[in-house]
Amino acid sequence: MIKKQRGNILRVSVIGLGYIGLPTAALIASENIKVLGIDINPEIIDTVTKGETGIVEPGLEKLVSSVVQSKFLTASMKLESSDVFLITVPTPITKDYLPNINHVEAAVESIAPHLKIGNLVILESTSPVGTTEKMVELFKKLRPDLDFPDFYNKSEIPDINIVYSPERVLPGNILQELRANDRIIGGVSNTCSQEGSDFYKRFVDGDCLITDVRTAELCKLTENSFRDVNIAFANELSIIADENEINIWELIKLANLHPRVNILQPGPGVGGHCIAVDPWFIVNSNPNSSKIIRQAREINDFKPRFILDKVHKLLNVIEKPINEIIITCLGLSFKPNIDDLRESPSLYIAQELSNLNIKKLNIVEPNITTLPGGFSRVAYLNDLNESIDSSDLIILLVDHNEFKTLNQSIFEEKLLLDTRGIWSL
Ligand code: SAJ
Repeated sequence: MIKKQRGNILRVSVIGLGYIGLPTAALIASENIKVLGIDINPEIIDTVTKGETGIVEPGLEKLVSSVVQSKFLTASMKLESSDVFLITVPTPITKDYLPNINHVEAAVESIAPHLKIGNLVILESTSPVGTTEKMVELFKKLRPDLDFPDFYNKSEIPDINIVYSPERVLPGNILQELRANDRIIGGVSNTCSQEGSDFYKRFVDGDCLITDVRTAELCKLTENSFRDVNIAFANELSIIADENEINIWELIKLANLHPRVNILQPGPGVGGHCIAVDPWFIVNSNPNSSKIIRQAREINDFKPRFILDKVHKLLNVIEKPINEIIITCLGLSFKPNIDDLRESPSLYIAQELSNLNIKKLNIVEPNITTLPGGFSRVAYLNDLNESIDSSDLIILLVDHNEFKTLNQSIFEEKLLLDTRGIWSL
């Protein structure tokens, strides 16, 4: 027996207005659905209320400005009652690589007083297997008056529908992928999945694929671990090639001509808040069975130190005292054409270089306007041409479009370390 009437969704609350929450909130609002964006950071609320974003993401500023103007998107630090609650908060790891789901628990605590029969609560944050069921347990404690779904009773029709549906969008292409990508819908019970699927179908053009909640959680971790393992293979190969004085970019290009080989690209390491983090959730929950996944993380984490070691060797061939040497780092973000510095191996490498007793460290990063903390006083955010002219050593860390299109003649006579292979073939 259905305990609630399914009606039109009138109001959606998105909790956490970061790199995923804000684009998602704006996209839903663009479907003329009233969206309330919630964040604990007052600066984010001010920015969004002005119709701005503070995030470099193609098309986002325009979309946010338009949905704020049409009043379909509003932002606040205070939650209100809603039909759907979408949780898009960070799920970081601790220094010991343990998952930290404090923000998810805090979101549950803030939603609980506002819950009404028929509500749908969706967790989108990448989470260890079992997190959504922990959410259910917390809701049960906070709202004993309501009936919540049970993983072991799939046919139950609860008062509150609870779903895990991981975000799978690529930074730099978020708005397009939010609509186009297939969506995994893991309901705690069958009606939860159906409600979740009906909700996403309002703005997703891809398929909404229904599964159980644990499979949905592990699927997200699997996707990012798969990519991490494949990048680790390329990074390990780059170290082997270096030891044999072989051009890794040519090697991969040739190997990839085999019809069943498709090796990814090595780089200075793996960054971002996803691929460098999520595999640890699997390692943490299944430590004895996740050998390749752990090893891949360790290889990718080692790569920045390998690059630093190469820099030290190059500094030794420059015929100048170390305190007269000028180095330029091209790029700081964790991948090309974005401003996101989270877990960026390039940022780590540049910060380490600023601790050397050199004359100057030029940083050329077209997507930011001020240097973040963690640099010594030898580091300056600088103009590209001036930096290259004055440098003894140039290190390409991020393959931004601005660098890819450079005329290589400007590097003549310069010592160059190309960690992304854009000028090395
Ligand atoms: N990288 C390499 N070599 C490569 C590809 C990537 O070194 O051949 C490095 C990048 O430079 C970067 C890191 O890996 O430092 C991650 O970049 P990415 O483009 O592979 O992935 P993200 O972190 O931007 O987004 C990933 C995506 N997951 C997969 O492709 C499986 C995205 O779909 C997810 O939604 C996102 O993680 C997330 O939020 O989880």
